[in-house]
Amino acid sequence: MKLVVAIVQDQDAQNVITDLTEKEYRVTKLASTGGFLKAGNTTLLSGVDNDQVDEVIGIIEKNCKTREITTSLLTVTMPGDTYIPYPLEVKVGGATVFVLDVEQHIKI
Ligand code: 2BA
Repeated sequence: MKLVVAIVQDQDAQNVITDLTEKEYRVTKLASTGGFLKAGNTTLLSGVDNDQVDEVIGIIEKNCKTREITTSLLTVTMPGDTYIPYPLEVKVGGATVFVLDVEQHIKI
């Protein structure tokens, strides 16, 4: 068994969940925050059989778009401690996916 961990954009999460549940995959949605942009994203957990991993990744791929986000996250320090917002274009997504081996799966 494998655990698919997918970090997706909030806008794409519901479509991924809908398609996964329609195909009878189990999925858990976690609210998460990216370390770089400090903006909300969604982490999905799905425990699946080894031979289902490719289909799950395909569903994620189909629903997750790459977007360009302009942020003023970075600042330039000027003499006299003045901070000036520095616009930065960042490409986010489609999705970041990790596939982990599951040692045990227990349902009680
Ligand atoms: P964030 O950390 O907020 O990153 C958002 C986007 O900013 C990233 O998109 C990437 O394009 C850019 N970025 C991130 N760190 C950067 C850096 N040190 N310098 C320059 N640009 C940087 P994605 O790569 O699509 O990642 C989207 C979200 O997926 C990330 O949000 C983070 O929450 C998660 N993520 C991505 N790679 C990860 C990893 N190796 N481990 C854990 N989480 C990861």
